[in-house]
Amino acid sequence: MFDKQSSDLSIIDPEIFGIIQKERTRQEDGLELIASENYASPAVMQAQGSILTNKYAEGLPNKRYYGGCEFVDQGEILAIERVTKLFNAKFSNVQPHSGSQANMGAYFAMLEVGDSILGMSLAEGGHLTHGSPVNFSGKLFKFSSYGLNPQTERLDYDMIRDQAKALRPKLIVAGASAYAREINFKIFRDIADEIGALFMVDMAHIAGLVAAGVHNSPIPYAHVTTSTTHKTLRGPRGGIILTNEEDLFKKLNSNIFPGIQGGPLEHVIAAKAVAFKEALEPSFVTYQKQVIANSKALAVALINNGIELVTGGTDNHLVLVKTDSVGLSGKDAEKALEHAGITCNKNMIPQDKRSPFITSGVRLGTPAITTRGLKEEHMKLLADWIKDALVNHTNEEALKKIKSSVLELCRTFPVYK
Ligand code: DSN
Repeated sequence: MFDKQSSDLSIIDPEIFGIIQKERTRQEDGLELIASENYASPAVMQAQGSILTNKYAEGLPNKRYYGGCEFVDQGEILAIERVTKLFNAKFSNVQPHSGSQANMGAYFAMLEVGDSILGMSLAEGGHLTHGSPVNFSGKLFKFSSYGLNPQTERLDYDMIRDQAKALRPKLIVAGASAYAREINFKIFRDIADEIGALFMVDMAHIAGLVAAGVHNSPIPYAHVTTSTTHKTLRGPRGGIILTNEEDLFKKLNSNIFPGIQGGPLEHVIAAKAVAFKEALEPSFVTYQKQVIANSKALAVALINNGIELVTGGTDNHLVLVKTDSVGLSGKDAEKALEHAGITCNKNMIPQDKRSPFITSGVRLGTPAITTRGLKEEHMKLLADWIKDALVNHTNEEALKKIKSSVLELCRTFPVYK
């Protein structure tokens, strides 16, 4: 049926083929500093692009609503075994299509629609699905949010405790998309216990760091932990849920399917299994240590170049740059850096006076550039290019010059050889 000729994407669909080629070149030829992105391994992508995409498998391994699930069952069981070993958790559901679906399934398992939740404000570094009014979370649940201490720009556990005691939410959510400091999950759990609330952690950003033991783990403290699999964890795009609580696990399963999803993406689940195997290797710990070493080196080099950072540094894979310290909005900074071959995203900073479309900062992360092999010595170069690009943001010639230096470095460190 599908012979060689009719299997060749470049012949079947040259438009899509061309788009993929252009995106491949973009990924190879630029420095990827979006803190939530990474480069999945060819093995992960091979599994994700496999014939497993053809199979319907509603239900759980050995309890499906379809025949012919013998082999996808084996794949999903491997994914579960590996991820529970990786994070030292008792139970996992590996079916969420995304972090958003993982969070939705988790909320539905623990709460009724309309219940109260306390989560981190998106504007201060939280996640969209932690109660933003434009997201399902903010529409279906009564969210209140905690922010950062305006002086320290860090989580202030005393303030969070006071808020929790005043609001008495049924669930407290921790986890951030733009917070450069280690989060203390034990204190969060203590606060939850003090008010009789459940505690959930969305560790999407730091999952790889947690897996490698270079960030404290939420698993012993959270009733439920959710994550994406494609950020520091370096797997395929998708979500997971982990818990040590058997009763909750049953509810989590049924709230993913049939609650909010139909057929699981078994090709993605197989790719998750491959990523978990990779993450169990000692080389993954070396990688995550380098991610943090690079992030710290980048922070120091940026500060030495006169660029201010939120909290003045970092403990993890990202730095949050105050672009207004060099007289630029986040939007203009993102654009200048893009013209210089450096991809990042504009980001609100604490107490930001500008809108989320403009912002006063950019978020820079090291997971992807570390995957391609960059080390501390390259962070100084990078900080110099960033400074140059921001200072010369309207000078196309200067930006082009930086771009050619970026390209030279990228060609020395190809991602997919
Ligand atoms: N949208 C994601 C990020 O970029 O951080 C959050 O999950």
